Amino acid sequence: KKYNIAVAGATGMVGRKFLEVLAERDFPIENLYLFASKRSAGKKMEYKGKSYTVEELTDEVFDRDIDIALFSAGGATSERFSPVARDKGVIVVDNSSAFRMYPEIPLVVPEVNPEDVEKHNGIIANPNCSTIQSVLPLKALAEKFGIKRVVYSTYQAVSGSGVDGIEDLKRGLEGKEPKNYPHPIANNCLPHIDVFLEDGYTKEERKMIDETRKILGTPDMAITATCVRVPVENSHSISINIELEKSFEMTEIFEALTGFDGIIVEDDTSKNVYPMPIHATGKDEVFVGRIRRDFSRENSVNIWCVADNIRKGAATNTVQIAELLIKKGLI
Ligand code: 2RA
Repeated sequence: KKYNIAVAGATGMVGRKFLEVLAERDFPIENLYLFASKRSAGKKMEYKGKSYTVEELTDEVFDRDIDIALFSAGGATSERFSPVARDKGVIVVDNSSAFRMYPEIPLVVPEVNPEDVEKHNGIIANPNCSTIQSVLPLKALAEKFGIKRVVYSTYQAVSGSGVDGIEDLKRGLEGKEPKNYPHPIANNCLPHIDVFLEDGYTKEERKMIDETRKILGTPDMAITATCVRVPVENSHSISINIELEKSFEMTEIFEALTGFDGIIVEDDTSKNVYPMPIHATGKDEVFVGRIRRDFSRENSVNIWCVADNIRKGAATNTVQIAELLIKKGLI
């Protein structure tokens, strides 16, 4: 069977990656429709050697026979159009943060909580990139040892801010002032991703905390986060300190991580082998290394995980959710 697929936000960084990943994975597409803002309508894009004209996203486009709509067009556009699409029988997989914390809307990483996709009511949310890459190793350890507490420290690439972030890194390297970040990002770190909240955390840190609890089904898990923008073009790196419920041998930790679908363990300090953004970019796996006991706290470990934030962190995970819908006969 083949499906009619719509891509909303087709001309953006993630939108373009959707097309790349759909083609790579040979997703069964009957008809493909590309939508974007009025400003982008009329642009031509290629998919599998065929040219497509981007159309303006309107309510009416969902009157067509569309099975699945992949959204990566920002929160406001998702809030405005996802319910319209859903009400017309389209299943929406939304990469924005608009619906992630609605109790009735599944927030899904296929390797971690695939069963949650079954309770969808027409909208499924794709988690934040930094959350997606973190919950694979966390799930691998939670299954066997239970998790008591998580401390996230992130080193996030500028591509997380889209073309604006890449532009500011480039401008910084040329000695020019930033246009989008509040301070220069070149040769600098900004402990400021998204906006600051009343409690001193940023929205990015709040997302990681809330989304991790929802995906792992552990609403009371002790968890905190510090999210930092670093002068790296692509792929996020995250240091995760994890306090487990049970005691363990380090060999068990390695086995749990190595055996988890979607994780590649890269860890051999004798050969300076550890995950790095320059190696993760272009791939869909989550790379885990620097796996070591935290001697300062009982039953605790430190790990380092790196993943391509535009692929596994956004486009690939979204496409994998669409594949899961087909596999489970939900479409
Ligand atoms: C960032 N995770 O890195 C956020 C949104 N993509 O900016």
